[in-house]
Amino acid sequence: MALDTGKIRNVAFVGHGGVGKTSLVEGILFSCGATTRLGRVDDGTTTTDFDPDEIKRKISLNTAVAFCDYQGYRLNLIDTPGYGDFVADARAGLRVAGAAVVVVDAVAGVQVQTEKVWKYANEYNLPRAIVVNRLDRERADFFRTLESLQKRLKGRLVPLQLPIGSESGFSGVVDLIAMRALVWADGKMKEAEIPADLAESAKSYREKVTEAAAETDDDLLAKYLEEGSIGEAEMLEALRRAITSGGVVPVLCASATRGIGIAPLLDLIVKEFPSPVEHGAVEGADARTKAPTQRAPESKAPLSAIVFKTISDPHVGKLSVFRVYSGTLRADSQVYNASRETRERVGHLGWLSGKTQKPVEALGPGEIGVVAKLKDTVTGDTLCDESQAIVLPGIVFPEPAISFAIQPKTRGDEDKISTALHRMAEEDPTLHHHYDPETKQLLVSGIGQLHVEVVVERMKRKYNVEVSLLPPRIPYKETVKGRSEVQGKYKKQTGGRGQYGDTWLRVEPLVRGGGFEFVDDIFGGAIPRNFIPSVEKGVRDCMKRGILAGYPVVDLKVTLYDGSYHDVDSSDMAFQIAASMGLQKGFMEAKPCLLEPVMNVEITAPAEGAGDVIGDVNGRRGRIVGMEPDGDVVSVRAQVPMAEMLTYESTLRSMTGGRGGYSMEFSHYEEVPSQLAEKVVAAHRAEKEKSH
Ligand SMILES: Nc1nc2c(ncn2[C@@H]2O[C@H](COP(=O)(O)OP(=O)(O)OP(=O)(O)O)[C@@H](O)[C@H]2O)c(=O)[nH]1
Ligand SMILES: [Mg+2]
Repeated sequence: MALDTGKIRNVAFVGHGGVGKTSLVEGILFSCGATTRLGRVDDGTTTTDFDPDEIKRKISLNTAVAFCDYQGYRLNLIDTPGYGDFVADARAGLRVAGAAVVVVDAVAGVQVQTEKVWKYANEYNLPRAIVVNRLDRERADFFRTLESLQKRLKGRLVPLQLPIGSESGFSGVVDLIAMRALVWADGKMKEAEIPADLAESAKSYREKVTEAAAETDDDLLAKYLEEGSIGEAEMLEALRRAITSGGVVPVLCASATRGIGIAPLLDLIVKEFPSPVEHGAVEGADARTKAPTQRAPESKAPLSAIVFKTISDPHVGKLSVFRVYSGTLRADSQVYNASRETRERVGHLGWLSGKTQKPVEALGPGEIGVVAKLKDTVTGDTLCDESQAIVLPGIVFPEPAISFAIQPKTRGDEDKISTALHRMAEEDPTLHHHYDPETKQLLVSGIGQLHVEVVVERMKRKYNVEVSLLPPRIPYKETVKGRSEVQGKYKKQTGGRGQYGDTWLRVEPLVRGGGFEFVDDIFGGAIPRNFIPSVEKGVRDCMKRGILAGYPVVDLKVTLYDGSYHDVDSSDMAFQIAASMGLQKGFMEAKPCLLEPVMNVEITAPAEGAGDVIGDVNGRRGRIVGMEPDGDVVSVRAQVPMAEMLTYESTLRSMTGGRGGYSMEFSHYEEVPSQLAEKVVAAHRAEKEKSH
């Protein structure tokens, strides 16, 4: 028997790194009796941080699922990573969730990744609640955090609780709905009167809740304005509708590790968050006609499900974690993968809690489950009934931002490496790899340095192959600053027929981003028309290979203005070679230079560390573009060459005691200062000599 769809809640826990998402999920599992011991991130004993790399680093690297039952409801808790390199996996969790719990730290407030996950949640139109966590920490401040939330996150944010006590004295919350205090002592929650010193502010915050509820409904608002109040039942009904639709975002208080705030969060999840039934039909495309179509969340409807996570284990094999949207998936059956157009055999099915599976016979709408050994299915694929095939929208993952060349530590391990990378890429859609025939290097690309380092460790632990990382290749480009006019001539006499091509080329720079322009300025048939494309091809091929240091040439104008030919010996090949020789010479005579990618970087750091951060950015040839203090933290915007940002992650971490964060994206190309350019050129020469 599948579960009652109306009593399922799929909730994703999202937020900046280290704010307590995993601890909160752990607290919920324990308080619902799904676990018998309260695990701790610092001891490596939580349900959802089960991967050895997560345990070692004490951070979440993957989206993980756990379930528990609370008052007859099934809660699927989706714990997502918050650190920059891994936060993209939160998208996978949000994709299948019916609502999000956005966790923020009561000391740091809104941070870089908070804003990112907020945007992700917007993309999926998810109702959400905010939990201000770690209120027991030194310098924690609920009201300052609330202010930072209201300033930086778009939405109608309404506190439903106020904290009782502060920092280590944080002991409970005022429930602004019931207007009662909830106090925790020795791990148990007790109801109590609102403490006298909070009575006034409780009243005024309660008023704000009523206002927010009234504002969601014109009739209710009119009544509220006229009579100055609305009935409790009406108010609650309006509030629930507003929360379910995302119009109001409730803000709650918690200390995950002390268990404070967990019971009211559970109540909110089952009472105010929508069930998959309320979420309504899912939209997709008919697999044959591509026309938009829908599937209702009913167990008798045709099956549709989406795989949002793939776990690959060398021993167990591949596990696909999916959410059912419509119909029922049964063990020992066959499904159709509409995204790959293949059939898959389904063996055992299970509910998933961390790494543990609990076998089930069937999974209905809204349920989250796991199946082993699907052969072709990858993350984002739709599984469905073949007779009524549908493709649901997939999951968009960001492109990698950084590449490293990797080398086996033991000769002959190349095959093992590529198998390992292939398996790991199945689990991790942000990990790319490819072989670069030009440099004869295997390149591994990821979101950031930490990401790639974790990949290397995993390769060793899971696939028993050791590699070393070579300095990441920066995608430099080459161009010129000056002009030149040169002859490119190729003449060869071999036995019978010879080779002859002769070109005169003018080489000039274009504006940055100008690409390439080829001008044919031949008059009077100095070169026959049919060889002009050969000249252009010779120039283009040479630009692709690079001249100065093996990087592609850009922003260049090449004019072919003269030349000569031979009736018998001239050929397509001869003109290609002549043009290539000409360009190499002309390029070197036109003040060649290297261009490097410059990144837009946004850094947040504790205010007292701002000076260090700025000094460090300057030391990295960076330019500060803006700086905004925001309470205790400051956000710094800067432009910094990519080459200087490769080791930034660890520096920032040690500079800010782990409290800083940053994100970056490509901005534009700029000339590399000549001293540094010389080093790049020398490195290229050395590499070339080695490979010859
Ligand atoms: N004092 C205090 N510490 C907490 C609380 N919640 C979590 N922590 C600690 O904060 C650290 C990070 O907690 P996690 O639960 O791993 O945070 P997370 O949001 O899951 O982190 P990532 O998954 O890596 O983004 C751990 O050392 C926790 O013990 C809290 O309420 N109070
Ligand atoms: Mg975590």
